[in-house]
Amino acid sequence: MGIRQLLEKRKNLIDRKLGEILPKIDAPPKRLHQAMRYSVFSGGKRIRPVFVIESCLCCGGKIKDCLEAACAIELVHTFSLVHDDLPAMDDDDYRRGKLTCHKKFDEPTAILAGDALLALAFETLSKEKRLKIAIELVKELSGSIGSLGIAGGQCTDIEYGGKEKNSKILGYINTHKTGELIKASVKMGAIASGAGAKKVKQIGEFGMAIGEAFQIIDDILDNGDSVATLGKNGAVKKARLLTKSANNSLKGFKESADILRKISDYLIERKI
Ligand code: GRG
Repeated sequence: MGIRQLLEKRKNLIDRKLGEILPKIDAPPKRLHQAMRYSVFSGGKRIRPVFVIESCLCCGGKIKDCLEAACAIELVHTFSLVHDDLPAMDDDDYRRGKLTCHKKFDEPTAILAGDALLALAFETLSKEKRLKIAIELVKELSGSIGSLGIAGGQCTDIEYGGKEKNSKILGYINTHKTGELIKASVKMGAIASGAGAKKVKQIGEFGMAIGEAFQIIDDILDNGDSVATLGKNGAVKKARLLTKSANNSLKGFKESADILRKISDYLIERKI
């Protein structure tokens, strides 16, 4: 199976599970549940949950071991996008070619939809019956989204909005705003497989490097901050170096990490 077909197959599985996890669209309060479903099913690529699944398989686990963790990551990702689009943040009217949540509904509903998606992510993780693994998953996810993770990256991004950023600040923003959740995705896949600390750490190094590359590629497509700081060629070069370094972190996994390597190569080639 080619990598595109694999991504499509995984996306279908994740979408089915997300459909089961989210409250029904006609459950009261309807408007809130409509907004949550609207935001989750508006065309996301599901890269992060795919990373959870492939990392779990790479470490010898099964899809059933990590499907809930994979969905929890996507719920957090959707929450972050709904809040990122709000007038107080990026103030965007469209995402993925569709009206943003606050434009389709209204601002209070979008704030609450984001809040409820975040809560649902942790409720979903709490379904894990292996208690030690459940605690590790919660630790990983909460650590990646707090003030030392995504929230910190977003705060710094806002602080420097419109100002020139040197490569150190840019690196901080890219690793925190985006790298942290991708790192958490692969680490959570490994944790759900029952892998030991060494493997979880190694795969986390892959996740952070590929996560930073992912943000740079996003900026190349959108003419964003990485291009402003590094120039187009510099940004392409940096994304390629990070992808190489990410794949190097997988050396110890030998051929069991082939799919992860193929996904990272696909992401860079597809987007640049
Ligand atoms: C504490 C989690 C948390 C959020 C609050 C609003 C906020 C702080 C953070 C926003 C961070 C942000 C918008 C990062 C951008 C990450 C990024 C590259 C998004 C695009 O990812 P894709 O291409 O999106 O995977 P799709 O559309 O495929 O889902």
